[in-house]
Amino acid sequence: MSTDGNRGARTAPYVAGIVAGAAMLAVGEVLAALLRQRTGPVAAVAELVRDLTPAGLVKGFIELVGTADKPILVAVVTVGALALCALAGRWRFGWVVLVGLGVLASVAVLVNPGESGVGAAQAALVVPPGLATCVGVACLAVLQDADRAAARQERDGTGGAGRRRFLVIAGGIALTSVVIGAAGRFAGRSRRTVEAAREALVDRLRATPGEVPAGAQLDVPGLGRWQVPGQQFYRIDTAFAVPLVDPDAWRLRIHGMVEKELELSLADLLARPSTEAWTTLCCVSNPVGGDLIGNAWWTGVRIAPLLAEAGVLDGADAVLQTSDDGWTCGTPLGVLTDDRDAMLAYAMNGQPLPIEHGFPVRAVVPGLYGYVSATKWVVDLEVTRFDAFEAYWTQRGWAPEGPVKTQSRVLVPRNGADVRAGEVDIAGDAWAQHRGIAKVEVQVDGGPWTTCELGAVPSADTWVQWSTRVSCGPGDHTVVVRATDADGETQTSVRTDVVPDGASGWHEVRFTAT
Ligand SMILES: Nc1nc2c(c(=O)[nH]1)N[C@H]1C(S)=C(S)[C@@H](COP(=O)(O)O)O[C@H]1N2
Ligand SMILES: [Mo]
Repeated sequence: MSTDGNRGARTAPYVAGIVAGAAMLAVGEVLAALLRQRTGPVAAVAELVRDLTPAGLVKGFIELVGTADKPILVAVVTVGALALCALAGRWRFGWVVLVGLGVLASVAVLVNPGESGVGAAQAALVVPPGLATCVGVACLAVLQDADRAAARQERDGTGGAGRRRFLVIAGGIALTSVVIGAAGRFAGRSRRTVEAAREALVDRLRATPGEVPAGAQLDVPGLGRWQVPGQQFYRIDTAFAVPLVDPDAWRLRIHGMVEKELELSLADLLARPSTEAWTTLCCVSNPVGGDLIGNAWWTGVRIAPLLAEAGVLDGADAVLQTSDDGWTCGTPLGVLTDDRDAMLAYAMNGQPLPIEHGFPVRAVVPGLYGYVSATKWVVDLEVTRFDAFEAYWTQRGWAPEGPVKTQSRVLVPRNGADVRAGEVDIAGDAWAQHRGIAKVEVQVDGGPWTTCELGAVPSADTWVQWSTRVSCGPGDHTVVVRATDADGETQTSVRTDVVPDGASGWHEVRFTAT
């Protein structure tokens, strides 16, 4: 038996682990790139590591290495993962280590602030780490098996064929991983190209960042921000791979029941008078107390003058909007032609729209749920009639029209929280976009309704923060909230499901005072 063979036998388990780990990393990265996710699993873990590291340490590290901080972190995470995989190769149950890494990566992509979302978008996030783990575990099993067979032959002195077979398999997987990794870099480039085009637009948009109106933000810890940053804004869409739209090639067609069709480029849009407004967007699938809602400062071009220019024909009552990825929604013509700030937005909080939120242009219509109004990556507006089409969600059982229902939530205290007995802060928000909130009341432990203080808001199109203080003795308590809109309509206590036209009912929170 040659010493070579012995050395091969001793290092082979580590090689098996490293090669399986490399395959896992490569597959995760290429899938994330193909699904056009903002970051691959490795970068997501690197961001998680950074976020969990004490701020002072991060600052010191950045001062030390400057802009190389991200590549260094990514390299550290990669090497760390491969080192763990190398050790895993030695262990019979080494696949457990790979699964652990896969779970860590899944958690990292799910908590990634730029990748918020539910349903399809959220599920898509764990596809790369999930499939990558499967591939890694399979590769590890094959390699460990081949190594064991080779070791058996070496023990029996029956030649080196088994060892050669192990090396061929390991070499094959390693090579394939390199090719896949390179393909991942290539596939990721289209996202980076659009991201760069987006950056280049920052100065051309002349969008102001939006200054939170005095008194809108109430000073109650845990209440959350009245203006939600783009990275924290809820995300809902059906796009597994986020549409990547080149802003220079983008065109919007306005056609259908009009006197003359319009086709607009982004430059055309930017040359028009701009409008800026605070508008709260919310999702029809938001359950009572849910968080599929956000408020931002939008900059864009009002839709009403565009439709006037196109010349809407008699008999039209709807606009069928279509996005770059083919998603559709039907919006009542009236809300696009009245005096509200229904706009084609190109900036959110003063920045070009984040890719996930519709870059380069989306619709924002105060007063309607997103599924009937807020088309991201919008490319087509067809003036038509409701009886002539069925849009994406209408085909799936949701109501053709979706005006926002008056809603309110308790955000402080959180459900299940422990608070100090005595004077307890109760706070939250309420919304009835385009009607406005006139009153918010809370009821503690079934007692009388107390009217809350309301934050100041710039228009009827945003949510309103509210707060009050109630005295609570030791023990369990329940607080219920209800809002009344500016038309004098108090939100109904009748609980309904989100399908077909949005949840109704009062939000209730239980907490314990000690
Ligand atoms: N192209 C496209 N636009 C879309 C959707 C979609 O699936 N595709 N979803 C809509 C829904 S249901 C909502 S609630 C809002 C959410 O917008 P946001 O992701 O920016 O918060 O976008 C709307 N615009
Ligand atoms: Mo939605």
